[in-house]
Amino acid sequence: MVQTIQGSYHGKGLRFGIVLSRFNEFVAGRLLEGALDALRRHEVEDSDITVVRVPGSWEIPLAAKRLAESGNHDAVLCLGVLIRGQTPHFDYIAAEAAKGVAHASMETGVPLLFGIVTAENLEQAIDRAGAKSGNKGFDAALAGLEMANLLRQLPGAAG
Ligand code: RBF
Repeated sequence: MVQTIQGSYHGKGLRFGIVLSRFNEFVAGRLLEGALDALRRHEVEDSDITVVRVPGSWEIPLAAKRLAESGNHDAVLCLGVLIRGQTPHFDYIAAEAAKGVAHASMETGVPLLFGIVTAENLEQAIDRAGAKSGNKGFDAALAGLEMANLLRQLPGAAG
């Protein structure tokens, strides 16, 4: 008999941190709305959600690491919008944000979810923030719910 372990989407009693980049706020705000919608629909209380705003995606990993280290969050959602058309810095910022979030998650043992949209242009970014291609904030929140519940079932879980 194969034993399968997987996380549910139950949100009651779970505590979430959200780190939101202010850059491209028009689109990033839609990611936040999507994430809050997903958390609330799964019975996460507003009082169990902390939103931290940072200037840009570059700053997301450090703030997310601090939240994770606090021990006050079952998962931390990292939300931001990077648009290639706007900046030759795109590749540097995207690579460091991705590495930083992954590294902080492994270091702290807290699920840090990658909800940073990397788009070729504004239209594609909007598509990924609630238009054509769903809402990546909503998706990150669902992954956060699943990972928070999964980690409670895996060996060596912190709490
Ligand atoms: N931050 C983002 O989250 N998305 C961007 O598309 C973005 N473009 C940038 C373009 C340039 C030329 C620079 C210098 C910064 C950009 N940033 C962007 C901000 C970056 O993440 C960070 O906040 C600043 O570089 C300050 O450390």
